[in-house]
Amino acid sequence: MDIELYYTPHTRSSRPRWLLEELAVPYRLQPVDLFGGERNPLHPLGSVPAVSLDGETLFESGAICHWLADCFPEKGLAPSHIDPRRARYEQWMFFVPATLEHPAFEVLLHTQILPEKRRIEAIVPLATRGYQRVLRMLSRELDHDGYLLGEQFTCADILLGTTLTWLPELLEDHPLLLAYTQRVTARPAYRRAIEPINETA
Ligand SMILES: N[C@@H](CCC(=O)N[C@@H](CS)C(=O)NCC(=O)O)C(=O)O
Repeated sequence: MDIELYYTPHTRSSRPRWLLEELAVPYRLQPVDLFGGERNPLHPLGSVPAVSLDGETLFESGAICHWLADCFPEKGLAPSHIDPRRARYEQWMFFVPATLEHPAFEVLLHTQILPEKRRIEAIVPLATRGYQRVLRMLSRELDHDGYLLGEQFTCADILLGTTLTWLPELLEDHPLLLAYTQRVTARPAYRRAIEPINETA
């Protein structure tokens, strides 16, 4: 499969890049200078990431990861549809973008991303409380040395691991999540995925 990832560092593009490194399949990176004002020509909203897969465009970081993990079943990053763990895998693949990400991104938007004059201070404590509530639940789920599905690292850990890196200061009260984040981001594929583009090209 010919895979081209339209990519900006320090964005949700890290999710498919990390997955592609875990899959160890050939791919090309197409840099998009989002922070310099460039738009992603492959994405109808100009956002990143998007991929071209044999010439077909796919966007939404979760969908890209979900699809690619299934395209390479032999790599073991997604349980097969007849595996009893598949339902829980789907749960976590949707949970991250649908439930975890929203409050975390609200905090980021109103503390770091938006220009200061557009930030709304009152949103931050509310979103922080919402995020902490989800983190407490995740801490109970990850009360072990493994991954979301137990011993097997899967694509769901890529979605979760990347999201947990967004607000490291909010993990301080969650040692199990801190340990989990350190465990998954110590993986060689993650380390490769955060290298500057020209070093992997
Ligand atoms: N739900 C989308 C969100 C895409 C998104 O908003 N990406 C950000 C970077 S993390 C972006 O491109 N923001 C600039 C913009 O949309 O104009 C996904 O997960 O792919």
